Amino acid sequence: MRITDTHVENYRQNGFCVVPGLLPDKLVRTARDVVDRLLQTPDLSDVAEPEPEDQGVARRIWSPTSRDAVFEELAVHDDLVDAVARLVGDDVVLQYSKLNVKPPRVGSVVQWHQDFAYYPHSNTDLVACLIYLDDATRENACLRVAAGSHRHGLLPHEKNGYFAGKIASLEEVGVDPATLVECEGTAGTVVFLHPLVVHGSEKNVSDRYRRAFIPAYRAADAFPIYYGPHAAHNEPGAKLLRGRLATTARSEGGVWRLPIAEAEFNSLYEIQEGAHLTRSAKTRTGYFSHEESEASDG
Ligand SMILES: O=C(O)CCC(=O)C(=O)O
Repeated sequence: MRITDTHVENYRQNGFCVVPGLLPDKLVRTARDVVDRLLQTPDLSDVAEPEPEDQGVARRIWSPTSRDAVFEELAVHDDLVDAVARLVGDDVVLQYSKLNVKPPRVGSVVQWHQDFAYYPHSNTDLVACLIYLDDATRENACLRVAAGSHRHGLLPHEKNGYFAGKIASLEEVGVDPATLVECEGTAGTVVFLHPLVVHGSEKNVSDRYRRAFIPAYRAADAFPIYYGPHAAHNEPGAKLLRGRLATTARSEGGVWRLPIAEAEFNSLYEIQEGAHLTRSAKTRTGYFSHEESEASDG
């Protein structure tokens, strides 16, 4: 199936749309096989972040497009990029990618968040494409989205004044839990996510994987306005897929909170769990203003 006007309208109204069967089965099957092969490495930490409950099992593969050609093939697939262009405009940049593994029984929770909170840009013409590599149902923790929440603007993701990577509770920020939609889909289904739509997923307590490859795109004139350590790695690999590079940055204006965390963190999971605060050696990045005041406080 290709993206239709109805999907585009859903995206504008609800902040997301679900397109089944967008990508060829064969490519999706190959991607699954490649994930299996990548995770057979003797040292998992070379390629992936482990699940805290079971260090022998991965929860996220870093930058899959740089690890195997099949992910690049998926990320630049014409039908996918056509769809992205309908959502963000004709000048399309592939910005970065990740792969969430959600292994059986231990697959970590992803708490409620908006992607834009992690990497604010000059405008909101960004889209993350969550491509299911396995059939995803409630049982194996499909993605959950709060329909229409992208119209609430950027919501607070702080705890004790620092970026915590998650929204404390839907009710607290005025998002009605009745708007939640379970995005079930067969392997090859793509969920297109507006950067301000609130989303998350439960722990996978089933005995089936729920793997998702997530390439993220931006309009060529949507530039990052925050280059903290966890966001800076997104941009250097960015490449134009369609149209022209921008010579201007388009701004939606307004004031956006920056994701200034209390300590450096390596992933959404880590900051949402607060694990970045309990590491024995905290990384001093030299970037955050609070690090300077700590240093001068002695
Ligand atoms: O894999 C999921 O269920 C959610 C992914 C997500 O929201 C993220 O990694 O930012």
